[in-house]
Amino acid sequence: MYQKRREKLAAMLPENALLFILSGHAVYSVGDEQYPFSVNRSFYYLTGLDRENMIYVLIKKDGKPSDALIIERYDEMMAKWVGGKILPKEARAISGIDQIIMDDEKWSFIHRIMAYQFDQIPHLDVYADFTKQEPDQIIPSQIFMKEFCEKYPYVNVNDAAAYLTSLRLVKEEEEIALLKKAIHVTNEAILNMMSHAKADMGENELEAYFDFVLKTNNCGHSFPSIVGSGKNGTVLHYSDNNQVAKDNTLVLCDLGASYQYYNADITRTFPVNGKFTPRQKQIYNIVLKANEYIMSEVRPGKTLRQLNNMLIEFYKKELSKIGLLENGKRVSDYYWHGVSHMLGLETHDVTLSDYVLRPGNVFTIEPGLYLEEEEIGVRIEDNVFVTEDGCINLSEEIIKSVEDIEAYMANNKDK
Ligand SMILES: [Mn+2]
Repeated sequence: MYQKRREKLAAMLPENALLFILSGHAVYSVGDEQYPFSVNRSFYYLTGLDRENMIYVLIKKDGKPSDALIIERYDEMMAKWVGGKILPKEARAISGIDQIIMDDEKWSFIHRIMAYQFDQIPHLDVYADFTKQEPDQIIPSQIFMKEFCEKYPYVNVNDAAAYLTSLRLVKEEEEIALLKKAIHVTNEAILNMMSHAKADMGENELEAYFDFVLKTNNCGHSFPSIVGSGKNGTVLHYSDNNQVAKDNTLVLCDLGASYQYYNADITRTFPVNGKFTPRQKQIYNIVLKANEYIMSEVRPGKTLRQLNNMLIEFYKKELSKIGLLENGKRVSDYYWHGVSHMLGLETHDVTLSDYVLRPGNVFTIEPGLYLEEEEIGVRIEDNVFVTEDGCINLSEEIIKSVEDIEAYMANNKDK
């Protein structure tokens, strides 16, 4: 699987090229404590490895690709302290890359490539993944390439991100299976929340029922969970989850299990006491209809922007029917985010601007409505997989109709 991906990537590069993808390293939080290491997902996508300080090297000479993996030298004393260093044969077995180079020999290895394989090429194209969120962010690729360019200042430095993105956008069968597993655990965890929900319990308590199922299934979180009751459900990225879910309020839960780095991203909204009020039901059913409508409109050739525009048109009609657009109120007073984002190895997965959907894409459909004054926040989010003529709802098993939710909560109280 990883080998196939690397071959596809190699085919995208020019006849002569050199590419480096770094796994990254953990950064310090306070003192000698580090944030948990989170591997560069493109590195993981290409190698199946999730260890720090590794470099995947792809060499394409006269159209012929070969590759290597640079890893840290196994240090027995270090292994005793922190464990986790990987032996060359383990790295080889997981990634399928034969040539393993020790970190302390990397520059002599690279020099052999530059001096003997690419010595006739005046402006070699060299690629690295320069993805970052803000201009001042210093990423490992940048530090590495700076050092590289000091030694070989005549090369052309290129960003490999667009190539990696276009590969990662189209999911393989194995990836769909992992996403389904993550979604399945998310379902179990949401049901655990629903069955334990009762009026006046803490949002944090509800969250703990979700976390318990993730932990027992060896899953992590796709992102910090949002468990917002009443007015908190109208705050898009509320994650304090420290208020009491009062009787007769809705709880908006936007959360997901992550399995082998594949992320579910699901939102379900349910009444904490198990019964929707008539007004909550009215608003909820508009969002549910929106969710189903957008899902029915997915097909190759469309863009996520088009889907969002369709949702806004839909809301214009539905909200004016119930009088919410009077006195100069607009749809954007009740709904102001996008309806979709790509999903995969990252929760907000990589994409290309104005990307046109094609079979194999996986993304979220997450319409919401937020009535702050009425303390009603509703969002219903599913994860879909684009097929030749529509889409498959990967999260179909997670209940979302008013009737199903009320029946489940009534029949499973404190189970
Ligand atoms: Mn989402």
